[in-house]
Amino acid sequence: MKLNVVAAAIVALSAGFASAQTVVTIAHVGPTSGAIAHLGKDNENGAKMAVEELNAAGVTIGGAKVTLKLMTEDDAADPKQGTAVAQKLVDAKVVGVVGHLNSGTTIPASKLYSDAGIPQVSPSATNPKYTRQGFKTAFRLVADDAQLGGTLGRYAVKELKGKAIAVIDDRTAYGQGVAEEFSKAVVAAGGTVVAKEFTTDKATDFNSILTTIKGKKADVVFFGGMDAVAGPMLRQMKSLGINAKFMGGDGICSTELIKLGGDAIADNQVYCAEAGGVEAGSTYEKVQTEFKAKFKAKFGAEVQVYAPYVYDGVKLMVAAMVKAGSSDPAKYLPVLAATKDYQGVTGNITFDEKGDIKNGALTLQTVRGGKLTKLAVIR
Ligand code: ABU
Repeated sequence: MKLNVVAAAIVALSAGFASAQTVVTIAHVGPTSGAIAHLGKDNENGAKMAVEELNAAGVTIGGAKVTLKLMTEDDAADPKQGTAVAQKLVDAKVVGVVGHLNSGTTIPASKLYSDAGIPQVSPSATNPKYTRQGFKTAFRLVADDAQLGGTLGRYAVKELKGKAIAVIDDRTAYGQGVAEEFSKAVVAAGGTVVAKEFTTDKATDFNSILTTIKGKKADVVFFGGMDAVAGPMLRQMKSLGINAKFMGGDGICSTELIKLGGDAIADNQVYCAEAGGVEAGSTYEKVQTEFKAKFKAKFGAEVQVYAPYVYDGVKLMVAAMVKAGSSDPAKYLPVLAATKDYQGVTGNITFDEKGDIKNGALTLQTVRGGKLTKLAVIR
């Protein structure tokens, strides 16, 4: 049994004789407590679903039947807790990590995984830095903030015809990064940023910054941050009589935003982009629809945003172990890095030399009739 493989012998009595089965432990990390626990639990459920399906189908690695075990940890979307939990997973010698959810936790944790040689697949961290540190263990299944912010910035100017654009961010690695990319794209497209304000990922009162923005007569407000902050912000915009369009990246593109924003969200007021997507009418669209129905039947909840990406992350990682004939990270890491045309529920997955998804997509969406409505898939 390899040192860096978490393995235990399960003695199974069957037909009068005992057989040993290896347990291979992979981990999921996300914020399952705090303001975005709904997103963390959504992700964790994606991982649980993948592991259950794999175990039900049976997994053989290097000629031995294995049982997959999922170790789940909560990083509370907090960078310090993120590294503490990452160290716990390194000490536990897990063979791979799917997570973290936030860029602010994913980036510092990635150094620990890299030092320990443990492959990490993030299903949702979009700050470009994650895969630009030269770590061979870091992989990302979604488009990054340069693509997200750039596309949304151009859309604000060219399609929404924004004349006075205000930008707010939550000072996190994600929020600040996507807001900067958005602002750059607005200016490059000939638009004007009339205000740059900031808040935090825990704030609930936005009256002061929204009053400033109202004074600048903003017709588009972009928020770099998550749905838990965007929902109350939209309500306060309504009570201040701000009728601007509201935009954000994948962090606000969730079913929870609609619940949190409630009747403060008018049809065609909110625009956001999931950092992935599949073309309408494609086979992948059918596969994704089936996945979402299966997920809802199993967990009694709609997919928020990222659960399908976590599901793919787990299955992709295990597929690499099967192909390598080993769950030893040193042996399956090169196979994972060479992933080409893996057919997941989120689409076709091929990694580039940095560990980023090649030809990543964005799904531009708006809210109509209380539902996220797809407008376009952009590559
Ligand atoms: N991509 C949005 C949420 C996760 C992050 O912090 O990047």
